[in-house]
Amino acid sequence: MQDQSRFDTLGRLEDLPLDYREELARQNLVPLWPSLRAVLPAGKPQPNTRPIHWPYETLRPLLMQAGELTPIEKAERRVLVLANPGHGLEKMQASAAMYLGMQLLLPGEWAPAHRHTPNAVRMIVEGEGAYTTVDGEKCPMSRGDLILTPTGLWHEHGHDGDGPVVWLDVLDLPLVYYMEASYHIDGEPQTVKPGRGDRAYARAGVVPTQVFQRSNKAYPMLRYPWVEARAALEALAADQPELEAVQVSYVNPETGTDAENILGFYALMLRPGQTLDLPVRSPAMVFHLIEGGIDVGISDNSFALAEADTCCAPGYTPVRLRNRSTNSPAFVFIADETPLHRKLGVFENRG
Ligand code: 1HN
Repeated sequence: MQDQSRFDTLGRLEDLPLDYREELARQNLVPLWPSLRAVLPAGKPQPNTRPIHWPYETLRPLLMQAGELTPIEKAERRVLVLANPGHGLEKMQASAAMYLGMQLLLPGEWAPAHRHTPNAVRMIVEGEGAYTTVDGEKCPMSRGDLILTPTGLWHEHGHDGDGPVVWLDVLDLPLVYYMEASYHIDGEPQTVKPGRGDRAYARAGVVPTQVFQRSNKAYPMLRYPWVEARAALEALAADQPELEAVQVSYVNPETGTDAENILGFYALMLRPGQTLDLPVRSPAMVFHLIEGGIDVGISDNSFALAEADTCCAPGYTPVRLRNRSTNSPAFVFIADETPLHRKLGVFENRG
């Protein structure tokens, strides 16, 4: 009780004489005590990140309209940003560290080469025939594929197919921008080099070796085909009927560590009719439904996700996933801030 009363007795800014406050400001000084509880809330953080659902059905027509309104030359990247109103739409954040955008590339279009400090991944949502060239490696895009464009690597997108191609971009831009470390460099079209990481590393357990010399590339695998991730989930589910969370992590196949430095990426299968309560952890999470239909409960909110829908959950919040179908599995792509929290030493799992 004594502790509790301590929390209510801190002085307010208004308690200070005006001339004193003005003199503090003139000297670029700020009293801590009126803001102490705001920067260090009791017990758990008070996130700006709100639970938000972006249905693809209503987003898609607006993205296609952007295709008519804005030629690729005027956009460079034709993207509608999935912005969390809790942060203010203009901040273009889904959470503290995650940026999400739906990008459209039309047949024959080309999004020119550049490289930048924020890390990106793309989760392919719709269409065939587009590709992204990352560090000289031409990566074809198909539904559910995950393609990395890690910090500093050249990347450009092209499209030789017939229909629109859409993908979900996930970047750590809000964090890198906050760090005042965000910038880009424009480049020339890349020359495609022979060899593909997704083929070289397609058979887990064996990795390319140059006369006993393992690859020293920081990012040996750039494309993670959905057919492989899906097959791994199906096999896990079939082999281990007792396994509660049928989940795989996207990792660097040389080191086994997270595929990128700041954000983590995972694929989850929900068995027919399965409900899965996720542990309450410090990092915020993003869910994108690849296949099926699920309900996502985030504290008091419940979102009915259809295929290609995306939603986000703040950290320190209970999340419940439920497969609405009792006949078919559901497949979810998850992005979160776990690598960042672990590296900074602020990761928590409250069970
Ligand atoms: C970017 O480079 C891409 O290369 C997409 O496709 C979205 C959002 C912010 C900053 C850079 C891309 C981006 C981006």
